[in-house]
Amino acid sequence: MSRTRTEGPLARTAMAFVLAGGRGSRLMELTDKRAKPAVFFGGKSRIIDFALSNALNSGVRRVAVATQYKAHSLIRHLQRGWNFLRPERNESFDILPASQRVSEHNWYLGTADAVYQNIDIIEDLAPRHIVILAGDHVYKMDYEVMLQQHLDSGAGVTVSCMTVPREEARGFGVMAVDASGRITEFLEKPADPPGMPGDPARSLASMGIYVFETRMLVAQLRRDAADPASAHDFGKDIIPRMVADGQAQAHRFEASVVRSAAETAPYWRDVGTVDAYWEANIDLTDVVPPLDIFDHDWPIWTYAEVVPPAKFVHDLAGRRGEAISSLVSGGCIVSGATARRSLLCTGVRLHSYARVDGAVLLPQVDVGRHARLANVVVDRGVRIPAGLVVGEDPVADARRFRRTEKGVCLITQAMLDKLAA
Ligand code: ADQ
Ligand code: ADP
Repeated sequence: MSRTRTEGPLARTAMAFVLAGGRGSRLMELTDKRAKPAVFFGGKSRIIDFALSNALNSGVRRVAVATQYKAHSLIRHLQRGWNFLRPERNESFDILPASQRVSEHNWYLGTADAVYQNIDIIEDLAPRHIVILAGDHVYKMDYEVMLQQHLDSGAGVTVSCMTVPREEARGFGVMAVDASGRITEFLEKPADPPGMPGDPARSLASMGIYVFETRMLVAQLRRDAADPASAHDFGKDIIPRMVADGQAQAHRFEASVVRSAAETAPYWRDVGTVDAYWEANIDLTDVVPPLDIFDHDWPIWTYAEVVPPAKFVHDLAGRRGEAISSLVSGGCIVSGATARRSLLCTGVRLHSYARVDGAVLLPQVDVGRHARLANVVVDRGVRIPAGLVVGEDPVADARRFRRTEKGVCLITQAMLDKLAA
């Protein structure tokens, strides 16, 4: 990790404002009951733990989380795991549900409105800088480096960015920068994303992470709120407006990404689809994974249930219970069954003769005897009936479950109940 600090730590006087209200509908049934930031990731964590851990590890001690869609599971998680920041120590942790605080609108209209409706709270806490974050990305980043760059450049806003293949850039804000890093053009989700000069196959994409001085942010939000044509969104309105004013600077993720010796390339994922979600989880089972969650210098904090250690037992017939290239969380029991290249969240049970391969099993999944599952994501608490086979017959899979383009099956209890009926 490289750090250059020109002034004392800025994170300590900054506030992280985490946007966690979006639905994330491309995760299909996984976000039927919970918002995307609350979806389980990596065995013990939820997606939002990455942004929150980054803030904490960077030195930020004031955090606010704006919630909206299906927020109960998310709020419960935040209350259990994250409310240790204490006002007595000049710290704060605020959960901010959309609640008609400013206008009579029930909901936050867009991401900028989610911040605008809480301006009074921000002004009360009076942080020097605000780091706006999305609650639904998986990465490790030191926001202090970005704060320092923001101060040094004198920009009105600093936008974190990274390069992505041009064909994937349609889902992002795409920017052009000059030699000094000033953003000269910003297109929100362009149909035909421009490539980079000298590298036409790649585009420079916004990661949806913004740093403002509080006064500047408040001024921009008030200006935006007064604009009847605005969608009140950072990507659609605030950032393009500030780019037009020549006030926006780009921050390269490479400068602030936190990497352990094991990580060979900067890692950032929007695990927004079932395929991307499955892949990012299964990536962790690689011998040398692209994302190191074992890094003691940058711990990913979470709320964890108190459970006994994972247990591997022979069944009565002497069949071994084993896991190969897999992550197995606490409270799991693997009894006479085999897990390969799989990720078992807390409290999963694998019963005799069961085999799972390329499986992401959310907490308390129970896999019955003789079941065979390959390339699946199984929702929390699902009881896989004895003998169920998934991943061997694409046509049957697509009929019974949510099967993705890449052949991953998402399995929920409702789908199984329908089969049984
Ligand atoms: P999107 O990813 O499409 O684009 P958006 O849907 O605006 O972003 O959501 C950003 C974050 O805000 C998400 O974490 C979401 O959960 C949350 N959110 C959405 N609506 C909200 C609301 N009304 N209240 C509270 N929270 C809300 C953005 C930028 C792009 C950039 C990508 C990077 O607009 O320019 O490239 O992020 O992923
Ligand atoms: P997660 O898996 O995200 O921790 P749960 O699976 O426990 O959360 O529940 C997700 C959400 O579904 C809850 O936050 C709650 O709003 C809703 N929910 C779950 N079970 C019930 C129930 N029995 N009755 C009503 N709502 C429920």
